[in-house]
Amino acid sequence: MGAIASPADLAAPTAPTAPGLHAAIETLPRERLEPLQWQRLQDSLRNAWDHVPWHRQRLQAAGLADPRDVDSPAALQRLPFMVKTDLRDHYPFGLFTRALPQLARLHASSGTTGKPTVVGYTAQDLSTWADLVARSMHGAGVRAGDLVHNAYGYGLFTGGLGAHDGATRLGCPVVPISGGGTERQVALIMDFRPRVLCATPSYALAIAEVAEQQGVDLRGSGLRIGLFGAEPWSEAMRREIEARMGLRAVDIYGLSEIMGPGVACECVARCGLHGWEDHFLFETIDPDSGAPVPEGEPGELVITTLTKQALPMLRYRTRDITRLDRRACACGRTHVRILRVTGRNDDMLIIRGVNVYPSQIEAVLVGRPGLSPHYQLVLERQGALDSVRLEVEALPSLPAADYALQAADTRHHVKSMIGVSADVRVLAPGTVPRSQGKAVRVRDLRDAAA
Ligand code: DLL
Repeated sequence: MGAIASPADLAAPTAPTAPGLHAAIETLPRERLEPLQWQRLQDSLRNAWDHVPWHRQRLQAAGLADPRDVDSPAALQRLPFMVKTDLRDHYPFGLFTRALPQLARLHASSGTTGKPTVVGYTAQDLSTWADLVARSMHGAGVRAGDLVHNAYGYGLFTGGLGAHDGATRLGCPVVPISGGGTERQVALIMDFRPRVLCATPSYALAIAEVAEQQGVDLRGSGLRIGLFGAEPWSEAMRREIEARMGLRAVDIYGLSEIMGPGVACECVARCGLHGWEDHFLFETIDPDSGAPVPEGEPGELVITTLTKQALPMLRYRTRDITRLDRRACACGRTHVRILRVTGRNDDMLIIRGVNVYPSQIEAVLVGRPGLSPHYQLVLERQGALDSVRLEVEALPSLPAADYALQAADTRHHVKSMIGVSADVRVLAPGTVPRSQGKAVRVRDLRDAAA
């Protein structure tokens, strides 16, 4: 285990050897999984209907006479969507099915604008969540006894405690370091030799960078698996992190409104994230019309919780853009594969008529010679037109005299690969702010200029 993994080792998927914690449910044939989903959906609808008048009124307004009538995709599609503002409008506890003393924990979004969204869990909800994170970790190759260095933020954010409880459920000791104090993170990774790193991908890179500045080669650490999520990231970023840390980088997805991390996770085959269909129903819709999109086509991910007690969410519009694939996976799991979330509807930039996600820009940038993976997109208004400036840091090895040339070259690549003209600026190392959690990729100065 101590040997440095070569990139070839990292690329080769290892067969899942030990059965998962929940192997039987993970490989349940679809003809048995789907009836289970409809039965659980009816229970979930009943829970919402009986305890939250707002749900009952909306379901009745949609023509539903009884939750048992929802037993097919067509019936499901007649139900109304939920959106983030529904939670805000009922701030803080208005959509909970249980009184506060019956809950075990609350989490909340940081809420940069307006009120935070507050989510609640019963003890049973926390246990389900721990199971699903444990299942996700096991599918990604983590095994009981592996030391987990958990650099997701602890607190109201679901990342820290969610990963923590899942690792504990799997039987893994956890270093609950949370985000920040990056030099100490490096020291503890080298001293404690964790096998697993949990962090946002941008923070993983920040750790790698600080290690390199200290002359520490993380490829010689014990790290072998990284569970990265909470923000969009590209394949290029995955390769970059793997090369710098000597681990296999696995994508884990989730959102607090639905649960937290572990709603879906890649397995060792890494061809999509398995969405745990015994606990959630996944749909993809056209974000404009709300109509379902054919399987395999990009659309907005809509999730319905099937077993959540305290806060059932019915057809929740995540704003995340992805594609679904229900074909069986090489690993044997039957649960739907959610392809890498490339961005959110509300992160999409329209630059001179071209739709662009920051992750597309990232895919062009990362790995370009002379450039670091640290970048920001700055939106400004020039007259009536929006303009975008791409600020990307140079690697220390790039002479300052070459910045302008590199900027022109990058501009050309962005134009030819994505079709937008960006004003590219190559900046000195250390200028772009580092994240300790979710990276800020876009600075929107358009209103400031108005
Ligand atoms: O970010 C939960 C989480 C924690 C997931 C740790 C994975 C790891 P929220 O703060 O509510 O919850 O943010 C949810 O983050 O709707 C996506 O837009 C984005 N997101 C989460 N995971 C991924 C991912 C947590 N793997 C929002 N890829 C979601 C792309 C992701 N985007």
